[in-house]
Amino acid sequence: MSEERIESILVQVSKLSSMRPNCDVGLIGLAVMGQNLVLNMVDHGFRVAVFNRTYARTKSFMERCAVEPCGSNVSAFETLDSFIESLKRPRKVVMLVQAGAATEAIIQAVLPLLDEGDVLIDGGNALWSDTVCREKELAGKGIHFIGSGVSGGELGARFGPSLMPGGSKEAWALLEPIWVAIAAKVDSDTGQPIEGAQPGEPVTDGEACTTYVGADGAGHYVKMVHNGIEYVDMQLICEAFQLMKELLQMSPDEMSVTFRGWNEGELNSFLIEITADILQQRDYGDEDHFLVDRILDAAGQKGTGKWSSQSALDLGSPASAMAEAVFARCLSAQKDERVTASKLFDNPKLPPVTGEQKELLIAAVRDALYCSKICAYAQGFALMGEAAKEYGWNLNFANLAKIFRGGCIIRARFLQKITEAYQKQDDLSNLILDPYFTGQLKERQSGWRKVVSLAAEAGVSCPAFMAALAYFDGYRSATLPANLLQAQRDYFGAHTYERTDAPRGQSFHTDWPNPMRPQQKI
Ligand code: NBP
Repeated sequence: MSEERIESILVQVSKLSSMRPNCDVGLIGLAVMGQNLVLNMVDHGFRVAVFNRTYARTKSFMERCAVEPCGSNVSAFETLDSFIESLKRPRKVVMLVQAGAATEAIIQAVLPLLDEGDVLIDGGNALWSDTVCREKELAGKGIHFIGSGVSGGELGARFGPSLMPGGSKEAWALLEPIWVAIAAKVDSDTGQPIEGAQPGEPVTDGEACTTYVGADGAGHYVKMVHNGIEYVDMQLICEAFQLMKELLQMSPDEMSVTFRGWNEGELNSFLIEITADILQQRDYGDEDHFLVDRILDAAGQKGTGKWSSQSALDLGSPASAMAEAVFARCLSAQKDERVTASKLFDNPKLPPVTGEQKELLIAAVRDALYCSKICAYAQGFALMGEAAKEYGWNLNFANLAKIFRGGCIIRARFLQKITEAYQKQDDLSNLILDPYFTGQLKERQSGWRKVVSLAAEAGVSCPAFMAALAYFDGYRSATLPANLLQAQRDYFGAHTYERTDAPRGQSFHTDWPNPMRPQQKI
């Protein structure tokens, strides 16, 4: 379609639409996520108005719409005023722009154009505490504000993401029909994602991967922790890859077959599936080399893993595997220093592992991955539990696990087990205490320990496997050396300690340099 023709359609659509509000929902921000979410909404029968700061992007999106089924149900606007005027009341405006300054700029520009009862939805990765402030500020002006996590990347946005909305229940009631329609769907009996959506032919049956999460910033908080868990999930898979490469000298092809096999069992997940695909990919135009071997080992990050770990520190909720996953990315980025240091130290030499031993070690790596994953999720869900207490959110963990089963990056068969654990006991304090997970950890821990000790002996870095194991051992220990720690604190800082033979809460102090003096009860 020629540029002039698109221009004239845009002008006509704009004029027609400005006469009478006829759009069900508006979307601001036509980058990867915005474009795909619009087409998803259109597939589900919604008429969508779109606006983007840079009009050239709007025009190129309309070119895409021209070849998409139902693309004519999109109305594009060059000005915010006409965009807002095109929306049926109460208006629903979804923002999918960069978090931070861009989101704030859009809110300030849109706010004067909205009326009481309208709903503004931030689908970006905003910091949850910003969302708390925005919800409060906008509620004071009679405008509903929803901070909604949107997970699933480009394909998720197009064919069904996992959606985590937070805000008032009144606002959710207005957004719910759209969010339920466009969310990913899972089979209600098995919890397995229902795949196979095509442009113009959305999946409509099954359980929608969205639920009301909680008040103000709860949706964005849960999305942040989802991303923190995603960081660990990815890091654990990378550590399994590194161990098989270093300890077993397996080729990417061989590992691809192994991951594909794991994907048939309890480790079945989107991330394992794409890892199997990635590992078999040859470099374009050079079939003798694997692409993964030519990708620089320096990882990037956008901040949600860091925010989750910061929140874990703020709340005193141990999320060590998550923090290690963030630090592993930081360390990977120090490529030049690592290369320098690598020349100073030799790797310890271990005898090669072959034959039956190799098969046993691959199975042990699988068990280490599964056990570490259980601990990572235990840490993530415990963190959300602490946040719920601290910020007054009534989080339903069975429902959260349910909406992670499809659409999002961490979707996995394993989430059905988490759903069942919280359905059995909604106040479960830690997943490790659920009988299924206790059983799995008992059965598989020996392989996990073997892999971690072998990695230490061979000098292969696997920080998330190790952090998860240290957490597990700490969590299942009735006695930890914190008695000595409290004594040290009391020695140099008179910080006091509790005694094992006195009621909890009663504090004591010893004059350590003069141990013959009696202890003081504080
Ligand atoms: P980006 O995060 O790359 O944001 C690009 C959009 O932000 C464009 O529409 C751009 O407009 C707009 N924008 C910027 Br940048 N500064 C602006 C400003 N000052 N005023 C108005 N608009 C501004 O897009 P994305 O990758 O589609 O992600 C959108 C949101 O969804 C983000 O918050 C992201 O964190 C989140 N998210 C992304 C993914 C993913 O896989 N990409 C997954 C889940 C969530 P322009 O065209 O005029 O520059």
